[in-house]
Amino acid sequence: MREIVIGGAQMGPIQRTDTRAQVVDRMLALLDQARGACCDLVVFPELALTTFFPRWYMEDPAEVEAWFETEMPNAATQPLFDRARTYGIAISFGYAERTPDGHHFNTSILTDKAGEIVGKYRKIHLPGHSEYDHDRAFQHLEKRYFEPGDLGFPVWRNLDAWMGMCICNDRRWPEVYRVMGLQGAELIMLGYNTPSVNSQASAEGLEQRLYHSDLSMTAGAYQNASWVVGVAKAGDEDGHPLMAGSIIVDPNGFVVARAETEGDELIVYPCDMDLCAFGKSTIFDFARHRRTEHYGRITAQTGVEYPDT
Ligand code: CDT
Repeated sequence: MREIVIGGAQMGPIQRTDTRAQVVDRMLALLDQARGACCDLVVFPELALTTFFPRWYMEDPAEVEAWFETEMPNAATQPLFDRARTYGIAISFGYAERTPDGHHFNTSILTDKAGEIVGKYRKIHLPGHSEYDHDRAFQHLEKRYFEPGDLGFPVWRNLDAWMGMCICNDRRWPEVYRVMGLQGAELIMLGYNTPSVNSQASAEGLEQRLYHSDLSMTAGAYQNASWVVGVAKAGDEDGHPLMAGSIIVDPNGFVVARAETEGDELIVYPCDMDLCAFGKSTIFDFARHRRTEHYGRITAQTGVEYPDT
């Protein structure tokens, strides 16, 4: 048995005027709870340090840059790294990253129990649009503020397990889980900021949006015999509701822990990494059963191409 007690640290809303220091205080309170629950690893959401700023259309570069972190850890987040190290808890959280040479990414990092960063992922599937869209009820400007990630989908050995990360919209793409599954991933962590309302189809409803989130993560877990932990930033951010629904999914695709609120809330489950072995060595033994000679389209083609008639 290789048990990792995992905490999914769902966060309630962060308003546009909230400071990094205020947010980190909330993250520290969740970390304190996680210590009480004997967690080994705590997963925080996408863009955990600020409001979901890509909903705001901005033209002033200085205004945009203010949402980005130029180093990690930095003064605002050092207390988080320090406390995680003191507690011996590994952490993962998302933030907006500006590199020294001026590139912008939607990033998440993973630490070991000593508070050292052992993994970095930069979001690859950027949803939304890059210019103001008058046809939407509200904006989703990730394509404006971020570049697609350039690090692929790596997997790291941490806490005696193979771990990978993705971010929010990535969770809806089966290729994401498979690329990590092909590297032996036993745990896939992700954070998300998902509006409760579809800006282009307001009738869709929260129930359907939560279902699609669950469906994506449970399928990814089952089809790769991997644990999946999905953690929301939720609640009303300056009049814009984000859905909750944070879950921990076992390698059979079952939800074993689920958030009940739209606020700061820790969900916890003792995840045995050895539970991945059965699926990985039987129905999803990739080496025995995959037929890559028929998968060429997956990488050769992006959009739909109908056969010639
Ligand atoms: N943050 C993020 O990726 N959110 C998307 C919503 C996109 S709607 C244009 C998601 O897939 O949850």
